Amino acid sequence: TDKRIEVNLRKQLIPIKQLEQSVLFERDTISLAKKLRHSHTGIIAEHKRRSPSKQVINHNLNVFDVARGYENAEVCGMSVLTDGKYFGGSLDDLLTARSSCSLPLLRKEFIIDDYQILEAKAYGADVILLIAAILTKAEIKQFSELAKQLQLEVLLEIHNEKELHKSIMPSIDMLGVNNRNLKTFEVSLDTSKQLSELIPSDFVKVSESGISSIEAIKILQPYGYKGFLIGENFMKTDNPGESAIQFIK
Ligand code: IGP
Repeated sequence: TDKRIEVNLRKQLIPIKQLEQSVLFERDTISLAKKLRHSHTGIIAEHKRRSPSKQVINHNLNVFDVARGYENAEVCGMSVLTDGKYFGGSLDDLLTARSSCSLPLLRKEFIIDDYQILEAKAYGADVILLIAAILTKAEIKQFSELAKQLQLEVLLEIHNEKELHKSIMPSIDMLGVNNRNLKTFEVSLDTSKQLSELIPSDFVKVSESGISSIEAIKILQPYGYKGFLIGENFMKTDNPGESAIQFIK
């Protein structure tokens, strides 16, 4: 509840009723999981200005151009960091992305409250991220079931076997293995390799972080991965969309 109070104090909250009456709340969402299953490259391209491991990635671009660029590159989906404190993002970024492209959008956030899921829907997301490391099994169940009710898909992020075991449930659509160790910030594709065989095949497998070449994707596909979440590699350039095109070529 401490975490919850902090979220509620951080900003003036829009009343739930008002979120539910917003235009986007009625919108039919787009399935990211379906796109990933049918793609050869499976790229989810991220908008990220900075991160705890790298203070400046890119502060010069606007979300509108980035979203247009990613759509033009024909990636499968876009991830938008909405966390302000560590990543310099906002819900406005999500809204801007929604108005700039028709890609499935992932709200990239530390979700610890139902309210943030309603917000995700009202600001145009198609998918939410749930991070096993900061949630109990009961919370994962509660949040993922609420997401399903709102027609949002769920990407559940894990780092190890223990987190995987508490996260396997029917309300999860995609399982993301984060290659970045949250304590040391070191990245290793070995994390994706090692956990792959433990993930049941009915989940779409996504490998997250530290992917900087098409070769990395080629290495991970035989392990069953269909999705690849890429941020810094595109965002550190002047034209992330163009970088995505070159990356796929
Ligand atoms: C992207 P990278 O190394 O390509 O920039 O990583 C994405 O995986 C990373 O931003 C991320 C993340 C998260 C950020 C993965 N899980 C959870 C914030 C919270």
